[in-house]
Amino acid sequence: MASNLKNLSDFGSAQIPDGNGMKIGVVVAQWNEEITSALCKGCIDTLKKYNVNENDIVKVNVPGTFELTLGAQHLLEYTDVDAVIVLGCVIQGDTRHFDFICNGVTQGITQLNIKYNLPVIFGVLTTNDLQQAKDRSGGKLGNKGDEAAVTALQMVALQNKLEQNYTNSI
Ligand code: DLZ
Repeated sequence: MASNLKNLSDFGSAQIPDGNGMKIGVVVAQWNEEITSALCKGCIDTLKKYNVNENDIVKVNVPGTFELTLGAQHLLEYTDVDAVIVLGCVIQGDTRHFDFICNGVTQGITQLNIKYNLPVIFGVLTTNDLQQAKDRSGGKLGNKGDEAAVTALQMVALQNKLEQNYTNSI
């Protein structure tokens, strides 16, 4: 579904897992900082709303969206987080830079999910203009940071459940 048909902060009747005890990394790109700081606020407020302890949120900044992959890898490698959320905003410009950054980060994050067998959640806005980004970072279409936070909780809960069931069955 196109994100202009869905409010990114509306989770309908979905059961959102309790985040108590979960440890979550958040990597924030500093390009388009006005947007990414709003994504970050939404994300962290939502994690706390679902009982993730403030001390269990590890936040780091990286220069731009292209660096999100390595920032996430550092958290996976050097900390004991259960999931990482990457937050960035790439806005289409006059050159093909947009395509290279978007392709690089989507492929990088996909590979990290597989390499570490842990959720790395893609909270990156890829928009045609600044207004579309504002609409999706706390504006009329909600906040992608909220959505990324809830996705992290759901994926950690899924992993915990499957690991537990498997452990109990052997
Ligand atoms: C260079 C660049 C450009 C043109 N646009 C964006 C953008 O819209 N959003 C973003 O997060 N980063 C941008 N960057 C920076 C790159 O992500 C990266 O930081 C640099 O190319 C250095 O590797």
